This record gives sequence, structure tokens and C-alpha cells, in this order.
Amino acid sequence: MQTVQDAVVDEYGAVRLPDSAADQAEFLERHGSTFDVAVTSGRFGVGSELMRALPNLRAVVNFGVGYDTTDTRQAAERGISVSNTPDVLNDCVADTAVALYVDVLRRTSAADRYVRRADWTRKGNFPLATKASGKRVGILGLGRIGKVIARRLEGFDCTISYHNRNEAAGVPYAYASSPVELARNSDVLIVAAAGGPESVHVVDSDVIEAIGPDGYLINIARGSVVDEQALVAALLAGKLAGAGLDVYADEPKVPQDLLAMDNVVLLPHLGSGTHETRAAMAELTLANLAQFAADGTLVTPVS
Ligand code: 8YV
Repeated sequence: MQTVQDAVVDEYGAVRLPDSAADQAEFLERHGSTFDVAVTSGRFGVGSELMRALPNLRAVVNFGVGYDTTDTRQAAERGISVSNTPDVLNDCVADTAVALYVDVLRRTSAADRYVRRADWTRKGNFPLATKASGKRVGILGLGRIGKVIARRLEGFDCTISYHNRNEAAGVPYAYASSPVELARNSDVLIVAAAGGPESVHVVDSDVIEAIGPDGYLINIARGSVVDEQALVAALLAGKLAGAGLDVYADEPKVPQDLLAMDNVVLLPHLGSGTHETRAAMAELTLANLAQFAADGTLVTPVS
């Protein structure tokens, strides 16, 4: 399969930014003013400094729904359009949330390790886990992905509630007025909120304590939404029963303490990582680029 990177090189003569900071600075000094479109991904984005080094930039085309690594404030001030890839990844990211949910509660990864270590023969039956069906699930960020997660978990007979900055219209789930209230009334808190300056550490030590020692935290959104140090401290102190994480504060670094915990499931930010969804994301990224090249508008602008 041709990657987005190959396609933009072949079709638009795109130039790849050098990897090292020194080479990048020199390259941008010389060529920065020649670019009017940047194609990037949620992982890298076009941050403040890079955006300033591209004085003629007109569009940022982002592979991924999250664009928290792009300086949208500067983009708005300078009239730079930004697109992302919404909706096409909802299913896979929601599936990943459900996979973490079932794994953390039923301890399937831990049980798999148990079999591989031959503990089944040496120690006998694996310890009992926690029932996954019928739980009270709180969704922090009932957006496109959050709604799909909720629908999936209705199939597990879960009672869903949520918190957003504003109450969502027309949804059948109870609204909690704050993240702490949501956590207090949930057995499992699932973080599905967008990253960015407004959601940094919304899940802080108070929220984690409110989930409680029998509760679980799942995060498939952005590492920045959760105070990772507070999470690690709560897990170490037994103030939380377990966690399922696809995202981290400083990817690909994962806190050392988490690696040793059998009640934590750790994924390497693979929420959208299937052949089908990545192909759909690539197609939408290229469609945004093609439309911008044709008429200066984007198919899926971020706002
Ligand atoms: C991708 C994601 O892994 O869409 C997002 O926001 O986090 C993931 O789908 C990422 O964008 C690729 O860099």
C-alpha cells in the first residue's frame, strides 16, 4: 500500500522535513518560505515554532483526528486552515477502548502471561477477576468516539454516564456536571476527550481518587488529559484497581513503574491501527490535500 508520505511526494513533489533539530533549522531557514501546505500527523503536528518558520503556510493537513500538536491559535490568527480525519477511525478507537476495558477487568493479558509462565501448572487456577458486564461506565468526552464506545458498552449492559464541558443534546445517558462527579459514580472511567491546552490534566489526583480503589481508568485519548504521575502514584498506593492505557504523557516513553504492574494493560498508541482504518485515514488526508490544491478549501476542516 502506498503511504500518505509516498503519495504526497509523488503527486505534489513534497519535501520531507529533516529529522534532526539542527538540520531542520537550517533547512527551514533556507526553504521555509517556499511551502504553503504542511502534511503531518497527530504525533508531530505543526507546533508554534515550526509554523513561524513557514511564513507562507496556508494549510495544515493532519493525518489523525487529534491535532493537539498543531498550534491552532496561531493558525487561526494567520488564516491557516487545518484539517483532520474525523469519523473514519471511530470504530477502531472505540474497539480499542472496549478491548482495554475487557482486558483490564477480566485480566486476559495477565492470564495469558500466567499460562506462558507455566503458572497454571505450577500454581493452579488463575485468581478471580472482575465482571465486565453491567458496570457503571463514565465517559469523559462524549464526542464522536465517546459515543461509539458508549454504544459498544450498552451491549455489555453497562449503565453509561458522561461529562463534557456542555451537556450533549439528545443522548440517552446521564450527564455529570464535573469529572470528579462522573468518576465518583463510575466503576470504570473511560477518557475519550480531545487533547490540547484545555484538557491538560483534567483527570487529576482528585478524579483518580474519586474512581476509587475498586475502580478502573481507561485512556484512549491523549496522555496529556491524565496526570500520569498521579495515576502511577494511585496505582502504587492501591487507590485504583487497575488501568488500561493506549496513550501516555511522553510517547513512546512509558513510566517504568507501570511496566511492572500486572493490573495495568499497556498498548503502544494503536487505537486507529488497522489496515482498513489507516487506509481510510490516508484517503481522507489525501482528499483534503487534493481539494485544497484545487480550490483552497478542505473536506474536513477542524472548525
Ligand atoms: C494516530 C490518533 O495514531 O487520530 C489520532 O488522533 O491518535 C491516531 O489515530 C495518529 O494520529 C497518527 O499519528
